[in-house]
Amino acid sequence: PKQIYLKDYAPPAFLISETYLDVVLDPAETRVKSRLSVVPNPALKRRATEIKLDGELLRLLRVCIDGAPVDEQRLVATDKDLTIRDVPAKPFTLEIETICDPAANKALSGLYLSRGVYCTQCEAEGFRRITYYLDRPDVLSKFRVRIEGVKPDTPVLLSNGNLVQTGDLPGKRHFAVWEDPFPKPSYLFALVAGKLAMVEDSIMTRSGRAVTLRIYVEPGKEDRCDWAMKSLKRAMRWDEDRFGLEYDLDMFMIVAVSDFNMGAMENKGLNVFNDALILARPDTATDSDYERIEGVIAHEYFHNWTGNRVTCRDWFQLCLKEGLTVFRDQEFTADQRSAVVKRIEDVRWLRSMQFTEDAGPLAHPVRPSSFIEINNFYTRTVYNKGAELCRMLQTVLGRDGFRKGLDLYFDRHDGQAVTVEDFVSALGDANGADLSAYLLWYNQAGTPTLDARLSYSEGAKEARLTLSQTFPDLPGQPKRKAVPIPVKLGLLGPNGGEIPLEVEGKPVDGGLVVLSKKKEVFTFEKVGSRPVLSLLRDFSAPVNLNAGARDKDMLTLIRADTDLFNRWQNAQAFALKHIVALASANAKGENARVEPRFVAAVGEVADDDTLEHAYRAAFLALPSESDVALAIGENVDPEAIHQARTLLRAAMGKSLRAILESVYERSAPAEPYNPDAESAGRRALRQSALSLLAAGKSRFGIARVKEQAKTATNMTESFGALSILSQVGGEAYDQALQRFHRRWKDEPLVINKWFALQASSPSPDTLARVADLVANPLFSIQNPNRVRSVYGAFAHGNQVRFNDASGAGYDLIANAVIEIDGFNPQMASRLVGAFESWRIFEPKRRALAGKALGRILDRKELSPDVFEIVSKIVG
Ligand code: DPP
Ligand code: ZN
Repeated sequence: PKQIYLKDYAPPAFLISETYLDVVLDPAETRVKSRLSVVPNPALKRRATEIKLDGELLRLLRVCIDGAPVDEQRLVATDKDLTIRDVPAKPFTLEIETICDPAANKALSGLYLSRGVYCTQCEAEGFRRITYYLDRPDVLSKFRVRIEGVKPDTPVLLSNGNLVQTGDLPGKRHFAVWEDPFPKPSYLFALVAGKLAMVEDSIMTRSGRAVTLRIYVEPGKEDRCDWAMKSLKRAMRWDEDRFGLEYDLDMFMIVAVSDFNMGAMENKGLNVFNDALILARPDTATDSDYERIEGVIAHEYFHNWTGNRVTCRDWFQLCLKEGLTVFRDQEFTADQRSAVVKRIEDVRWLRSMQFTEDAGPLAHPVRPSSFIEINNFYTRTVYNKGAELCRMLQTVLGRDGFRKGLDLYFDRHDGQAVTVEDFVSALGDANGADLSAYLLWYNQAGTPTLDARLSYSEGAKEARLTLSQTFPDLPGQPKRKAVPIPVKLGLLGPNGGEIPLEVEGKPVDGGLVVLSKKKEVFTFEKVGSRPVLSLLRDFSAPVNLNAGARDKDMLTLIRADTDLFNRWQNAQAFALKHIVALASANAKGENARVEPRFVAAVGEVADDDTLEHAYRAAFLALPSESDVALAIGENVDPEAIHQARTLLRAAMGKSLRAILESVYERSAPAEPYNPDAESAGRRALRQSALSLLAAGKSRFGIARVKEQAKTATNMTESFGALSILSQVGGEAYDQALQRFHRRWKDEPLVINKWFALQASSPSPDTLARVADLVANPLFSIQNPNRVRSVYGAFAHGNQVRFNDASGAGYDLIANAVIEIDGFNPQMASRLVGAFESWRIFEPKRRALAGKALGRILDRKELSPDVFEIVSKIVG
């Protein structure tokens, strides 16, 4: 397979001003006639004499230029493209007729069938499986699309933009014509056809235009669209208020499908969603489902400006739309819910998932410089570190400055395909600032470590803060330069009060200093006594913090920091250090002691009714087993980590029993079920309390869990109880599992949870259970949601059993990867990524994982997707 390099970017030789598609649907033989208005790119001096179009898995029937058939000698077709020789030197009309086979398409890229519904997924390079085209994001075209099908099978016919014509045809057939007035790259094309029910609403934009909103779902599921629709309306309003961005078509449509590789797709005016991210009813969806639906609906909607109106010049710039759009959806959720809790959730996820990626063999810059398969770069780094970079720029410019910058970005680039440099320049120019040093963040892989040392001079009443940065060694990454690191901080006085920050006689704005070199000293004046340093508030930069803080100071911060985020951050850091120590004692067969001061401090927070429930719930959640593994970094024994973490949880459950029981009793949400943040926070706190109580073997706790598993009327509490029972095990668990299965066996989205819970259990019988699960008639290896809920949950969410000492976990996943790669390379390559941390484990496991990986790499028929990931992982 071939590497593609950013430095080789060249503008297209031709543009396509208009695209007309005539699609005649048929399960095995869909006929696509295209008529393209091709224009030599006026920006280029040299005229090309041939045009090369992308195309895969197409049967070519006919090519005409300006109405005349092109004879065979002028055509060169490979399995990837079609070259047409001797094309006119002036604009011409190119007509191409091809056949594709949606029913055979199990890769779910291009046009395929999902439970009888035709749908498309074109990002990144799926359009070339529908027709020959210049399938690259810098070719923007106006689309007009005619869809024809058998009316009883496909009563609904949808594409982007506005519906301009419909009609019946002989033989129970009919057609619809859609026209999208906004030029777009092919990856934003969408077509959907099938038997779909629809829920409709409308919204008035702030300039007074009425927009029709439609959600299409499988008939019978109409009662599960309320939340998605409400979320959409809130997102539309929010984008107007916060960023002045208004919707631009008369209709916005969303379709939910059950077979989908990603979460959702932002096609212009016609988003296609994984149904797991649309459908919600209190009895079938949990609070987290509701929150995710709200966030992803917003994310895809926000793409209409950040991605669609202004798009990417090439796929190396993917973070330009994804990082920025994730940042926007994070800000939206922060406004809808609790800002600090949202920040905690995002930082927890970033540190655990993105930092792992950034520290391992798959590390790459937010803007990569090369790839084999772009689908492998829809990563935690591009998305979530990309979002952190936008956040950092907002921290430096301030909210208003950032908004001014975005305004200028849209003024300059609406309708264009641009680069990260264009984005950073617009932000800088609008604020008279030079932000070019921040480009380093986009171009260098790896998480920097920020070291901080504070010294205090009693005589001078000065606190000197020395900040310095280093990059970790990463194989294959060039030497990295120092990056600008915005550091939000505070100094706490002896009574926990905030000391005003002053440097060289001037107050420090917003408590923000920027480390712009490898090392710098900041001297804070008029500090009356030795302060406690509260560092990296709000996680103002995506770095590993090494503050070398004393336990005593960390406990002070956990109890008394005025910054809520940093109370949590210090509690996590403390817990992490503590579990690492417990695991190490455990591995050496030494007696490990739980730190009572830490447990007490956490108990105080849990008990504090002046704090939000969701915040207290977040506080009770310890770092995950993989977080601990990452912190240890080498010779990791996952069993020791699992035991250490279990020990700490049990100790917390025991010593905090009275507090947790009382918190449980007094946090009940109002009935009936309401998915709002306040009620969800109450349920989350009760769940955390019950879970710790069960870990501490509290009779009260276990009785409540059993009862809740039987009587809960919403999925949050019902599934919450089932997950706690899975830790307890025994007959009660097995019975509850069976009850759950009986009740929900006809609801695939609920059964996904049932699958995932069993696959992520640390219990030694999980390997056998997973073998049963994939043999269950409700499982289908061709459905991505099912694969994620069994294999994905096991490989990504069950550190101790995936890394089982027998090597059986590795073999299970290697076999699944090989099988799935035969029909869906994107899904296979996601799954094999679970091996990314294999080198940090102890030698026996390392050897077994290496063998499993070698077995994959030995296959002759590997997709480029899996080849790229595995060859990097093996290194
Ligand atoms: N649909 C995916 C997302 O929005 C890819 N663009 O992130
Ligand atoms: Zn996105």
